[in-house]
Amino acid sequence: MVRILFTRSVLSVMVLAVLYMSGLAHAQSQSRRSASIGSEVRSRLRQSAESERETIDKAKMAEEIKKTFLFCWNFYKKYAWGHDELDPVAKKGSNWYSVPFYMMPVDAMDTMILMGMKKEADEDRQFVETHLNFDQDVFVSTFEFTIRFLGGLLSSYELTGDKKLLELARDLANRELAAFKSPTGMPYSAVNLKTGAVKGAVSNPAGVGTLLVEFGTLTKLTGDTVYYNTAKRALLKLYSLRSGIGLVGDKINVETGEWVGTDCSVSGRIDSYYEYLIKSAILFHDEDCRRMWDSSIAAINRYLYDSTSTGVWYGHADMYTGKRTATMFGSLDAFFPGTLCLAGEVHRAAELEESWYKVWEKYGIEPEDFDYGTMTIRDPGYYLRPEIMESAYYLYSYTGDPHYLVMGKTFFDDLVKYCKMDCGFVQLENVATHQKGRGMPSYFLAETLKYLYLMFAPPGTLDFSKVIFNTEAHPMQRNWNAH
Ligand code: DMJ
Repeated sequence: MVRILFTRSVLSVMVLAVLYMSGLAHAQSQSRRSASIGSEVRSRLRQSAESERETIDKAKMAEEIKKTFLFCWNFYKKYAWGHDELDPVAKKGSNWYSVPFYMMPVDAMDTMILMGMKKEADEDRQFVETHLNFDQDVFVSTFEFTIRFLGGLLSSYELTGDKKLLELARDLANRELAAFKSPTGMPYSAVNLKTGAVKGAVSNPAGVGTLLVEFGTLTKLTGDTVYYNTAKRALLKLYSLRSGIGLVGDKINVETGEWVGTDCSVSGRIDSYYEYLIKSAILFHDEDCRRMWDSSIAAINRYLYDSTSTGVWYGHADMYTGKRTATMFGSLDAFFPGTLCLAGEVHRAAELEESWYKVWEKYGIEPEDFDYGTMTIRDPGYYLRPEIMESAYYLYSYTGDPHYLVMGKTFFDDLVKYCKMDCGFVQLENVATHQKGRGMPSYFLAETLKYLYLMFAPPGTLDFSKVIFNTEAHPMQRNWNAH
């Protein structure tokens, strides 16, 4: 393809080589980052990427991304106001359950705040505060309500100081606590917000282990330790059930603790369990989480890591034997470079991002699942996912390398080219043919456009070193004082 620039590939290889030779692999934490990236290396990085830097006008990009957010938000308001999400094809709103929970207004709120859209953010906040009511006789997903609603309300509270948002967050968390009443303490995958009844005994590590960032933040903000302790107990239990070689499976029965699926990967169903171990270690200075992360990443690097002629990857393996079960990587797995950055493995993060970026460039957009062994598509859909942009933002924050700005511009331009409709952005059925599908998930405004914006945003928009993002891109302030 013409768009795969020779210079870009050559520069990428040079940058990776510089990173590798400089031993960035062993940088241990973000606070030690500056010391790890010596000035000589920084200057080499700058020189090697000189020509790329000149091509990017950050202020212009930030403005364009902001305009795109507003374009989507205004059509959500026009056609779907009061509903969870917008279907830009049908020009109608849709709800996940029998009653609306205003998912888009909650999930997208902090993006508006960060983009400086005061009028829209204030109007949105007032709407949510007057209409959102969790006292509903409905079974909801424990995982989704934690990452989108609890995370969204908490981060918007921290950004505005508006106590009503904190009250809503606490009310939701109190209702979600009923989900943890299994014999093991691991949460059921669905909970009735009014009655506290539960459903879904078969869950997965992401469902069980993606809670502590939000529940812990709520403890910090309210002083009530029940939230932290409940989420942490579930995490400890899950970790204790890892196999002898330190891996987890992809399905678990929360009543018995038995593994129902034994396939390990960094993909959907497991992804944010690993992500929250390192994030909780940093956000709460939690040494248990640090230890759990350290032993988990050792097993992941031993059994899932794969270096092939096509690049660096993380594939699938059986949790008991460590035997490779699939050479699959996908758009959800693409969060992993960002997580590796947090853990200090910046050079490996850069290599992995580069492997997946090549796949993006091949199709002009990324497929949901890809076989890196045969270099063929396994699932051709593109669901407007943010993970590859999230990792590019982390890598840019850690290295300052303008190569990631070029990546960010590529992502944004391709989204506009292939996913934009007359009143919103839509998912793709097939990245090879670019056939459009339907639907614009709330995470497109909460995550995809936020991470893209933050890469180009004016200084002072958000200090990366002062926050930890939850898995839905809601920033939690790093001002924890251990209890
Ligand atoms: C988001 O809801 C979250 O990032 C979650 O952890 C995984 N999937 C979607 C976006 O792809």
